[in-house]
Amino acid sequence: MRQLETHIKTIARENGAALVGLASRKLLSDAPPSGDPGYLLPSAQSVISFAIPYDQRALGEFFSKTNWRSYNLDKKENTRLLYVISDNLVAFLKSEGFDALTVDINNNYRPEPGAQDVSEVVAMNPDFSHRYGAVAAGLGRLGWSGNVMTPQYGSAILLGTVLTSAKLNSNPIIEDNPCDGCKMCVASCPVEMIHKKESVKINIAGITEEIARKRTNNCCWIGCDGYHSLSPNRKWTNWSPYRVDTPFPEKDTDVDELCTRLRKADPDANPEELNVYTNYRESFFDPDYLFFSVCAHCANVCWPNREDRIENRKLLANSGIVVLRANGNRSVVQEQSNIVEMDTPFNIKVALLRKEYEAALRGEIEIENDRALTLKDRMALKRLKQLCQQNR
Ligand code: B12
Ligand code: SF4
Ligand code: SF4
Repeated sequence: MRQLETHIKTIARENGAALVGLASRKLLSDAPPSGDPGYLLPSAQSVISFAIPYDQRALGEFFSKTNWRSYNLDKKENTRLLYVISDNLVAFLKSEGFDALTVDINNNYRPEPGAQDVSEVVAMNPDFSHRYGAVAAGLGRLGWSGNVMTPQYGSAILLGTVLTSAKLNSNPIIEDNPCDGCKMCVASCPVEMIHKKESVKINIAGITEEIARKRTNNCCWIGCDGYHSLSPNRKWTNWSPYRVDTPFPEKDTDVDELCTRLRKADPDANPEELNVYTNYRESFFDPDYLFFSVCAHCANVCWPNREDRIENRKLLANSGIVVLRANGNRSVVQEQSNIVEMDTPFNIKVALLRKEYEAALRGEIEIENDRALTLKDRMALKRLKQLCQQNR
């Protein structure tokens, strides 16, 4: 291998990448528009793709709802590392006289006609797709869920990309797609985003990937951002205590409208504050920013061995239902009958422990709204506190 390629891979690995691969711009010429590196860097000739896997123990605790924090800290740390890898690669390539650019790790959407800001997005076409880059660079293949699945770590990875004007030799594409069609990704989604049978085809780097047909992106946004957490059988949730009325509207355009309404009312997505929508990079480097992802199940249950995927899905199905507690915490109950749904000021319902809600109606409970983790939690508990004070 040429010295430049070796050097690039060494920098990526030394800074924390578990997988790294290279692809020429030409290889991506058959991909959908978000596979075009020239959109961000007109002089681009190559793509450097790298991945960091999640800690499987943290994921197990997240699925079984014994601990939400370790996975979120892991994601925060891994995301920062991806930026560090990218920045070091860019600095090295520039020092060698090439153009180079970091593709932001997430939430980097191309402008959309009809969407004034992030609260109105529908298509969410990225300025460059890390997934397409990763397939072309031989890191993995698209699994049924649409996530990149690697032979070594499954889909439970985060991806980063650097674009450069350097002409680099491509790595071979992975010939056998590691996805075996177990559909545990489908069964792990609380909002039924991923179709069990119907598929769409995508060309990348001379191969045709067949992935699930999905509902509108905003269906996932409602689930993944925690506006709706309850599974269709009402027996388990992701790590959010919030819900909307189900079933969701049949028409995708109605789901889009619903999601826009929810985003605009969400105090944690305030366009005036630092958050993952206003500045992804900065929020991950800010030690005080609470990053609290509640889902990503479809990617993270997907480990290389089928038995592990089935086990992960079982952990989820038996993990119970998340409620917001009067002491500001989120905790888990098993029975829907122990839960009361209360309206919130931001257009969604919150699940509370029935006995705490009834104690509030009698004015007999201390409500520690200021100790809650997110603004939504604080505002929801403030409403419960007002109810409690009226009844004292
Ligand atoms: C937009 C986006 C979302 C949107 C839309 C998802 C999507 N399918 O595109 C939403 C909010 C729903 C989302 C959800 C999730 N995401 Co996301 N997301 C992205 C983002 C910014 C781009 C995704 C992308 O490449 N889409 C294009 C393709 C791959 O999507 P597709 O639906 O399969 O493509 C179809 C159409 O969109 C169309 N098309 C594609 N490109 C274009 C461009 C144009 C101009 C047009 C007209 C059409 C078109 O062609 C395809 C065939 O129909 C990337 C970051 C990045 N810059 O790459 C992260 C990223 C893909 N997300 C990621 C993850 C992990 C998730 C979640 C698990 C949530 C989470 N908390 O992490 C879920 C998974 C949902 C799922 N099953 O897909 C990871 C994926 C890791 C992996 N192993 O693959 C990424 C790479 C972030 C990262 N840095 O690691 N995500
Ligand atoms: S969970 Fe199963 S079906 Fe889904 S992407 Fe992974 S291997 Fe494929
Ligand atoms: S991230 Fe969660 S809500 Fe979104 S598609 Fe995956 S499992 Fe469903």
